[in-house]
Order: sequence, then C-alpha cells, then structure tokens
Amino acid sequence: MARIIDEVSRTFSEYLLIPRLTSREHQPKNVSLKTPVSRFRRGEKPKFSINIPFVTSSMQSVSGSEMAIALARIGGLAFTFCSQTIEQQVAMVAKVKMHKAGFVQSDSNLRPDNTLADALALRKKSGHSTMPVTEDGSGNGTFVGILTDKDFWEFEDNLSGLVRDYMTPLASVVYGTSGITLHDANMLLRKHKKECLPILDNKCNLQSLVFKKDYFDHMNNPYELLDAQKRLAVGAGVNTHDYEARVPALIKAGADVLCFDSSDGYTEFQKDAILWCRKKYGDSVIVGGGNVVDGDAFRYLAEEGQADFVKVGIGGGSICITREQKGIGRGQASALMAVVAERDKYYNETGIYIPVCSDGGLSNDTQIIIALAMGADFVMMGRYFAMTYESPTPKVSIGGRMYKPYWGEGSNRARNWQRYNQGAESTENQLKFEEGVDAYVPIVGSVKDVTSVTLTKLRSTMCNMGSLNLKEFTDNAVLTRISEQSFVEGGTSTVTTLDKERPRDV
Ligand code: MZP
Repeated sequence: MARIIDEVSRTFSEYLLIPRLTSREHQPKNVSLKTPVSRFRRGEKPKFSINIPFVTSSMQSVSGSEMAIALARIGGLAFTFCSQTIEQQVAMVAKVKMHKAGFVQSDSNLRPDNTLADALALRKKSGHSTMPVTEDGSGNGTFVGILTDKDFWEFEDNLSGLVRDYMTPLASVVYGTSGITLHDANMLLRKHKKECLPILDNKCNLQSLVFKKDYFDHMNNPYELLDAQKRLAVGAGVNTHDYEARVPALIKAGADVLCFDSSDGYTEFQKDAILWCRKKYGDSVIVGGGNVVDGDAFRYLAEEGQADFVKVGIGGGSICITREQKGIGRGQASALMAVVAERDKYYNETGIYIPVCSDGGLSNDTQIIIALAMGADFVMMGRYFAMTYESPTPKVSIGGRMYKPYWGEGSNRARNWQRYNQGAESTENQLKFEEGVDAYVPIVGSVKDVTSVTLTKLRSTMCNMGSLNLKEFTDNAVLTRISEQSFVEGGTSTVTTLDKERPRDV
C-alpha cells in the first residue's frame, strides 16, 4: 500500500516568526548575509560563499550576462541557463568574466588606418567609448595610441578621417607596464587624472586596460562577488545529457559554480553526472544538484552524489504546472523543512555541512525571509529577477503598464527537454507536454533597487530575531502556523486605505 505522509504539504505564507530578544548590537548595520554555497567540514571555511543569499534561476527569461553582472556586483550569483548551445553559454560566462577584472582584456580595438566611421560603428556595437589602437587591430597587438569619444565630434568631424590623425599617440599616453599591481595602476590614474590606463608589455604589446570607473564601482559595491582574479563571479546551469562537453567548456570560460538543473534530481543520472565532475576536477569544482523535496533525496545527492549544495523545490515555481500535469511535488515550506532536517542530521553524523537552496515559489519578501529562517542557506528566484531591468527579455506595454515576458523552462517556448525527463532523445522530439507556462511580469526596477528593499527587510527581521548572521537566524527562529483568520488580521482588511491600489511586494 502507498505510504501517506500525515502532515499536510505547507507553504511559506502559513508561517510567522515570533521575535526573540533584540540586544543592543542587533542593528541592521551589524548583520552579515554571507552564506556558504559549497560543502565544508566542521571547523573549516567553505570554499565558496556568496555575500547575499540570492541566486537567479537558470532560465532563458532570467539569467543572461547583464543579470549576472548586476547580481554579482551586489554579492549574489546568477546561474546562466543551459537550454542554449554550449558556445552560447560559454560566451555568456566569458562576457561576465570580461566585464571587470581590474585588468580588463580589451575587446574594442582599432587599427590606425580605420576611419572615424569605423570607430563609431565599433562604439555602437560594443558600447565602449574608449578604444585602444594597435598595429593589427587586435586586443594584444602593438599599441600605438588610444581613441576616446573626446577625441572627435561625431557631427562636426569628417567621418572618413583616419583614426591615426585623431587618436592620442603612444608618446602622449600614460600607461602601466606588465606586472603592475591594481592598486598602483589605480594610483597612476589618480595622479595623472586619467580615465583609462593601458597596460603594455616590454615590447609595447597591449596587455589589458584599467578603468577609473571600475575602481569607483568597486568602492560603491562593497559586497561585490569576485573570483581570485578579481573578476565577477558567475554560475552556470548544466544538464545530465551533454555535461561531458558542457562542463569542461564552462570551467575553461571561468564559471565559478555549476548546478545540475533538473525538475527532479533524485536520479542516478544526476548522481553519475556529479560524480563525473568530482572525478575529473576533484574538489576544485563547485557543483550543486537538485531539485529534491525530501530527506532521502537530499541524502542521496549529498552522500552518493557528493553534491556541494542541494536545491529544493518541485512544482512551486510561479510558472510551473508540474504538479497539475504529473502529480509530483510538495508544498515548498514542507519540502524545505524536511531537507533542512536531513541536512542537520547529516552534519551531526558526518561533520560535513551541505548548503541547501530553496528554489522557486517565493512570491514576496516575507516568503524569502521565512525560507531563510527555516534554514535555507540561500534562495533561488526566477520571477523576482525576471521583473527587473536586467533580465534578458524585451519590455512590452500591456494596458498602459510595462511588463516583461517570463516563461518556464518546461514551456513550449523554452523547449528545455533536458530538464524534464519525458523520454525525449533529441531536440527534435522536444517536450511531449508542457510543464511550464509562458507569462508576463510587471517591471519593478533595477536588481540593485529591488534587492535593496528586500535585504533591508531581511536585516531588520534578523534583528527582531536577535541574529547577526543567517546561521543565528535559523538557530533562533521560532515559527508559528497561522490560521486563515490571523492571515486576514495581518492585512488591512478592516480599514479603507487611501491608495486605491496598495503597491504590492515584488
Ligand atoms: P519562481 O521564482 O518564478 O517562482 O520559480 C523559479 C523556479 O521554477 C526555477 O528556479 C526552476 O526551479 C523552476 N522552473 C523553471 N521552469 C519551470 C517550468 O517550466 C519551473 N515548469 O518549474
């Protein structure tokens, strides 16, 4: 006979936190949101942590390079999606890595015999207004000068004029030499009041560029998530079908964290794929698995699969119809509590801590806070980030309001057959039925603005709970289930608010 779990499948909105003693030191400015992403042993430091507990879903309508850059700048991590060719995903990762390394590889270069029209076209294409000039026009060619938008006037100068006649020539350029530290390079920029410093080797070949604006950007984003080479960190979704080719390509491109992306990760396919990564790269690769909804599946991926972290959630995603279509899944709060309990048990038994990520179904800030209080080390969100300027979809006006398209990986639009095992052997077969919908979400602002509100609420709640970090937050958490009546009581149902439509949380 089938085993029936007595407890009802529950979700986050059914819970509230009961405040604990707030001491004088419990102030938002003292709260740390740093959280581990890789497994670690008791007493050791995790190899990889993020500075805010937010990661993006590995989805076409969420995680492109722009999103990855925006989120890494404030301390989180985006998972570029794997429902694209290996080459496309590698290019996305490479774009994030190129974005800002202190020392940036120049990707917008001119030859001296190019015209100003060529320079304008390149500026339009790359968005970069500072263009080194090298003998052969390559990023590592012999440096002869630099052209910026201050050197010519698009509407006044003759655009067939040659770059060599307008550029600042090498003799007048302030440059650094290979081996210079980033700090010294920045100080040269400061001393000479320059915006950009080319770095040249002893044969005058261009090595990289250092920008003043990157220094300021770095100082304004103290939680920025950087790799050892001071490049922004980026994650990558991978699948159990082409991992033997995809994983090496992504690692070579610089992906910092990998995550097997599957609607149901309690499979031998996933265990084998993670073990393959371990065998090939040892502990140097950080690779997560999922999704799971109970303790057995967590233990399987943690123990047999040696996953670095495990992702929780089936059927709770805002665009997900897996529960309706296939009858599998679990209320997200119940799933998370079951997995967290097993994680803690596993830690007590083995001394190995495996971070847990709550993935999907977080439809407002309170739910994010409750998920973290319940023991998620970090949360993965799709809809939340799809609503920002930086998601990769074009904006569209519907009924006078601006929206962005947001579609599930199991929708016909995404055709991510690798994520949903429906027996398809190739892209030609694609999905036999949809597990996700194609939808729209309102645009709410930039990643920085939207997360800043959520994080302010989170820090404030953590102080209410007498906690200065996420571990203390979970350890201190006392949650109560609420009745429908107390849910109503928590709103503004008995008064008439002046604003017709109260702004809703994202
Ligand atoms: P949400 O943050 O929009 O509620 O949920 C995002 C999560 O839903 C993703 O991280 C992924 O786990 C899941 N997802 C993505 N596509 C589908 C689908 O098409 C889906 N069913 O369930």
